[in-house]
Amino acid sequence: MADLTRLPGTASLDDVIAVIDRDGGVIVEGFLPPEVIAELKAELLPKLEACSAGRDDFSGFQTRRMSALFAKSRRVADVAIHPLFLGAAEHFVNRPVVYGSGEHARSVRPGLRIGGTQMIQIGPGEGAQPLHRDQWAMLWRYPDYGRQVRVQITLAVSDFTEKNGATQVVPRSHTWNDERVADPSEAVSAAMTAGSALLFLGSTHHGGGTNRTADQYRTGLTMGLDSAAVRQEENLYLALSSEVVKSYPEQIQRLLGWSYMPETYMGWVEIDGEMADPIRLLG
Ligand SMILES: O=C(O)CCC(=O)C(=O)O
Ligand SMILES: [Fe+2]
Repeated sequence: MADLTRLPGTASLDDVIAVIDRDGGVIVEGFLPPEVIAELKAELLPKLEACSAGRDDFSGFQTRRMSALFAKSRRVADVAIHPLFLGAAEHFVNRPVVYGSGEHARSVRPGLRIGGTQMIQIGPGEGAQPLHRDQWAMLWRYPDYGRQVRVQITLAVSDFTEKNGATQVVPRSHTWNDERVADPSEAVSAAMTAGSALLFLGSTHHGGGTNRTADQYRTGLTMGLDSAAVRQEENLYLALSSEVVKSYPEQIQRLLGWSYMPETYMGWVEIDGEMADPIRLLG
């Protein structure tokens, strides 16, 4: 299986899109500068230490997961609005869709929402996570549904190596039908240095890798940018207080779910007896 393509952090959005379109994923080297990674580590790693490991082979028996990251480090916003990540999500997910029929047919872009945030630390001795498509969380089928529902990022917070559990990705699996099973022999390792990131589609088969080291912890930060027409995988309304959401710029507030689609009213909240945009509740 051909390796994943690597592009520098200075690559154009068009180049990133072209590779994702062809392979289902791409590695962007130097996605965030070392200072930002250092801050993320300083703020998040001590809290992650307090998290316990998972309970099954999907969440990982030697793997710690921590969510609600926007409440824990402001630098997480740097990931969400990075032009290559947000730009790729705009391209693949926020595409016009026609709804309604006959004279009521309209075209609308669904908008984007952060589907979830998680720090994932794969510890020594962890086995491989089953290969999967993240869009299965939304019971989404692609290519059947004809559109992508998610662009996902895994930012390497530590170095990712073939030995320490780098994410396994099946290149070009994003176009497969849902009946086709991904075999581990078809996967390649998203080996990358801290600060680099793997961008991939909700339809791309992938999974956490086996950690064959005795003492290395592989730490990644994941986030999905999803269609705003589906439910967020992480319940961010419950995970983040309105005070936390309020402390971010409006662009982030909307991405966190405090927004609606005026054309279809999707996501409204009642304010003064009207179906209104929830952003108004934040003042
Ligand atoms: O941490 C990883 O490398 C992948 C984890 C993953 O794909 C998941 O939990 O859905
Ligand atoms: Fe996944």
